[in-house]
Amino acid sequence: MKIADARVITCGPGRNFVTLRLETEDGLYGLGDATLNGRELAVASYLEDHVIPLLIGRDARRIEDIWQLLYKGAYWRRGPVTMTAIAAVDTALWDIKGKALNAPVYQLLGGASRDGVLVYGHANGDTIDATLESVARHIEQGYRAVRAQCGVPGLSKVYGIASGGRYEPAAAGLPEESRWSTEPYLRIVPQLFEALRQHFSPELHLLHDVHHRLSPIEAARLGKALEPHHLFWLEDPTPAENQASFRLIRQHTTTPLAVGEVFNSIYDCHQLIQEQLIDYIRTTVVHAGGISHMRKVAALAELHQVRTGSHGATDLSPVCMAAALHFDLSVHNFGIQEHMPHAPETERVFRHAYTFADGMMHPGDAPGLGVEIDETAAAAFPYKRAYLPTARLLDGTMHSW
Ligand code: GCO
Ligand code: MG
Repeated sequence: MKIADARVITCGPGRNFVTLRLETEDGLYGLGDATLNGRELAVASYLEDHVIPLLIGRDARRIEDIWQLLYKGAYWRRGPVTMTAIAAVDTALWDIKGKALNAPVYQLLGGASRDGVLVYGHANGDTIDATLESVARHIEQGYRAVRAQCGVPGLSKVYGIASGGRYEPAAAGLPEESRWSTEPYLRIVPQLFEALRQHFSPELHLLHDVHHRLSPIEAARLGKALEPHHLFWLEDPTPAENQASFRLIRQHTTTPLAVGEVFNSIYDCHQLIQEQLIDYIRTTVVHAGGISHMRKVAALAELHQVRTGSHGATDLSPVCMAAALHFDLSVHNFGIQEHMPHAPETERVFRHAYTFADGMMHPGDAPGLGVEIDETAAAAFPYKRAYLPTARLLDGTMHSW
């Protein structure tokens, strides 16, 4: 079952996506998401110029061997561009294997460990009241777990707030610059969660994303302030390049912590996991080396009672979402999956077997991943360069967005 053809498809249906399509000599094909938000063409070039020439003629059934060839064989290891490219190949090969064996990918990963995949949606608003309304709408749609973000008094553009319409932070043109101030943020977030707990059932799972903007001691203060409101998790409380910095947060609070959407390998999170400094690991298929590498991360996490909670924002294409759902359904120590519905244009280009009902998702039982790309529809939405915003403190100092 030799790989006979490989192509990179870049398109912008609602937002930019990079997709790898591998085809075997028997005419089977598989898809892999290769989207790295704001740096898309670097991965497209890595695949086209460096990876695809290595794939042609190889046996598509040898997923692990091809993974190791692309990882060890490059000499240069890890990094988001490399690991996203490897992920795309790995995901496409799992898709092909499923189609070749006429089985959905989750069956190849050990079968279903649960009936469905618990997902959380994104509620947000400029004010606490607007956020309460947004949470109520999510509950009406069936969500049992909701992430809540609200505007911060005195700041005009804040991460996670849609300000009318769908939230999509990447924008065409040069990066938008926003301003950040920690104190008003630390004052409003506990007020938001107090209001949420007053208005909604204690059964509702509540989550919050700090988006890397606090120092460890500030994060500890926020975690402590949120303890009475029993969050499902507090996400990315501080940048995590320094894994040991989480010891400080952990010493001060029992609020569960989730980290990992910007990680790309097990080496970025092994200390966090082995020292039980976090409760949920948020690495995802597309940015952390594909399904094969994610299984290793989950296996390490299982030893230390850390559960998975994969990233699932709209910049992860439906191909990644499908792969994540097969992984989530099968892996024993699954916790929750992020779910941000894609734009209608995205849904026109990518057709998928996965479904949402009553706050749960299921990857479906189509062979492989269960996702198709309509290349004719994709051609109507060309790629346009876009960047994520940046953030500076009020005095102009560069900060984490
Ligand atoms: C999340 C993330 C996203 C990221 C985005 C960047 O928790 O969903 O933080 O909102 O900002 O995926 O590309
Ligand atoms: Mg996040």
